[in-house]
Amino acid sequence: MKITAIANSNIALVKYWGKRNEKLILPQNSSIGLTTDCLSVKTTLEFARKYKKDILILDGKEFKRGSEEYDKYFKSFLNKLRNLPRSEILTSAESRKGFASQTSVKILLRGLAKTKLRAKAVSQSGFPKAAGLASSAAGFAAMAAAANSALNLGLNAQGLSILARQGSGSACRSIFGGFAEWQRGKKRDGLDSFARQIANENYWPDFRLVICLTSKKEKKIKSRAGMAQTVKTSPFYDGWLKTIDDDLKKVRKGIRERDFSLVGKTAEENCLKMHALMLTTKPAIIYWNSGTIALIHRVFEWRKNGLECYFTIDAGPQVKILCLKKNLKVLLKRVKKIAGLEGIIVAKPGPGPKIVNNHLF
Ligand code: 2P0
Repeated sequence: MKITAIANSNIALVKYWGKRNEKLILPQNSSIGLTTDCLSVKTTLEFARKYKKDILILDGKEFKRGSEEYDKYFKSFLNKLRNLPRSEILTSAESRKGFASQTSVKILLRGLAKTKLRAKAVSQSGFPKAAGLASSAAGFAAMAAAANSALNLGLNAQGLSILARQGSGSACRSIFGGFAEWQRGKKRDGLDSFARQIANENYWPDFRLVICLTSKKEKKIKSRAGMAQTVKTSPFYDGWLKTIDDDLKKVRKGIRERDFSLVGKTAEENCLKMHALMLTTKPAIIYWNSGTIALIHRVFEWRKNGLECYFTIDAGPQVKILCLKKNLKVLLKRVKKIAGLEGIIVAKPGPGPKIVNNHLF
């Protein structure tokens, strides 16, 4: 069956930067993301006999064997779905009932689908890829949601989050609208490493992210390779892990109490700590450009002069400024005056993935 899903990127307020298990994509620490109402990816997925190989088309370009996108992301995700040992195949009675979440979650780890069929996936995003806008989060949230329907997997949100995580870690947070925490989990098999919603997209409608694009170029170091190098070489990594629980506690509390100052201040500090890890990785990872640094200074200055705003920056040069709706107009006026920006996107809390009817092929 051909299924199309739309999912939105999420921007982390407490960051994920480092894995403890690269194959299962299990993180070193828990993280919290805000799913946006824009930065969407739409994906149409079809499993069918007519496909002799898996086909991946992203934003009009076909990615083939030998490319990282195809081998390390797409194919690896499909294989996790498909490599189900015969003994694990569900009986039709079970699948008719729509299997219990625990069963589906267990089966997920060994590969899920009752099919050997090849797939075609066509995906379209309305924003620059691999530029620190969490395109893989939206992409794999959409892919997981489409696969769930296309293969009739019957996964609930938790199962879907575990599935999306195995495509790209941050994707597990995009399965939920609003604010979601990806719990690190403790189990070696990853069954307890999934996201949970803290507050849905309607809980704090005044929350805004002003995303300032300082460069639309694809980054040179992908997050996956960068974070692995950081875990191996940054002397600050233990310090990062020691302070994470406190950041998580503050951001959780800030969201629940709609305390913008607490969320903003903690998110900004957490972002700077993550970039300190990147800077101290060997060889150093520096995602910032001169526009990024200029914006950091402007945010400090605006805040000092009474306009409450904070920044966060991911694995790329874009600066995402956090503010409340009441300050948006003034902030935008100032941001628009900055020379050299390649784009400005205003985001607010948005929903989780949706299945839609208009297919891309
Ligand atoms: C985050 N980032 O928490 C952090 C902040 C980038 C900086 O999650 O290897 O694309 O596919 O699990 O999810 C980017 O990492 O990496 C990311 P994989 P992913 O949003």
